[in-house]
Amino acid sequence: MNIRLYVIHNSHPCDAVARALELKGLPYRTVEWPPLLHTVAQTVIFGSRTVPALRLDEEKIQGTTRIFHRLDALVPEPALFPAQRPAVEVAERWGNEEFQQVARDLIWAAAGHHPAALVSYTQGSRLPLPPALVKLNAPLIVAAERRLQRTDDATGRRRLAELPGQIEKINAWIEDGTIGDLAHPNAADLQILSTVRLLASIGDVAPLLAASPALDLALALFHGPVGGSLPAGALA
Ligand SMILES: N[C@@H](CCC(=O)N[C@@H](CS)C(=O)NCC(=O)O)C(=O)O
Repeated sequence: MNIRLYVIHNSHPCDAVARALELKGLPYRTVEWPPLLHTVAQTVIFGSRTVPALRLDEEKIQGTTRIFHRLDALVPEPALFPAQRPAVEVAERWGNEEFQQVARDLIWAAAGHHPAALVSYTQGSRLPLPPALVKLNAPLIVAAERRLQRTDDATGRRRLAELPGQIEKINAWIEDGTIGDLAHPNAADLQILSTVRLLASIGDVAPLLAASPALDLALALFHGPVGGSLPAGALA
């Protein structure tokens, strides 16, 4: 079977699906789009703007949750949605529908104050992106992303204030075993811990995560931190 994963670099849901494919032992090729342009390419190929998306031969699947379910149908073990564990489905849905966006809002709010930091997030990209060109275009990219994600300084500050409550929720799921068993990672682990890992690259957020077991779990599940960082102080 010919498997292609469509991504943008450092997208947390894309990292979650890449890790799911690894866990399933499925070899795949990655198609990396330039950020923002991906919305057009994805719409043409898959019908709506977002990554991740997957092609299994001619079959097209878009969106993390649908991809996780399709991978479970294709390769049942290890199960991303284990039978008789509705708590995993609840946590995964929250990770997809609520927590993912927290990272986007915070990244782009903070990047508004440090556009040149975008260069650091291109580490490991498959695209030939000259750092000087990224730096030159960074203010425009950041402004466009802030518009696309409808985020600004006020949203960033609100998201930062809400984060301790969300970290408590995640800690409780680790405590009750819904997530955090890295011998058997499930869809909620992938969904939530990929967001935690990206959040840890934001200087104003990292101290909030330092005391949570979620950060170590995220770094272990995804083989280390994301390449890239934003200085602290932007959201203070
Ligand atoms: N929650 C969905 C959405 C994914 C999503 O929003 N991906 C971002 C990149 S991290 C994107 O492609 N955004 C483009 C847009 O919002 O137009 C999923 O898990 O698949």
